[in-house]
Amino acid sequence: MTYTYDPQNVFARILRGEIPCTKVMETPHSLAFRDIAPQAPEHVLVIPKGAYVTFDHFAAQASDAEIVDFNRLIAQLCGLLGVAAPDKGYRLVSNAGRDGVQDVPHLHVHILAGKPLGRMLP
Ligand code: DGP
Repeated sequence: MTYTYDPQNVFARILRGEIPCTKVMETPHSLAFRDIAPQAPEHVLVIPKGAYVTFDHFAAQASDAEIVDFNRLIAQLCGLLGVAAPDKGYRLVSNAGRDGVQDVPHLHVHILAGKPLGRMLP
């Protein structure tokens, strides 16, 4: 599989400091910031700093250090935001490609929490 990364996408520009963001947490390989159009009381986006388009691109080509860093950051954020399961809870979403309706072509995981989110699948 060949992946083509657009270095002008908005999250690449945030990583380069060309566009501001409300940073929540940063690690050597990843960045977390608030979504500009929150869909829940807590809506944080977590992105790798590397140039990966989708989750499958990341899983295929990122180093183990990047993958561990990214996943640990997501888990740490659930604690930091005070929404860890089972007491409260959260939803992780990563839209990919056309059918996944991915608007920004840089891998991101949405952390949604802070209210009952409703059932997504029947
Ligand atoms: P997706 O459809 O999964 O690619 O969603 C992209 C998300 O990115 C969407 O929830 C809105 C958010 N977003 C788009 N542009 C910006 C921006 O400039 N700053 C921030 N913080 N979020 C953005």
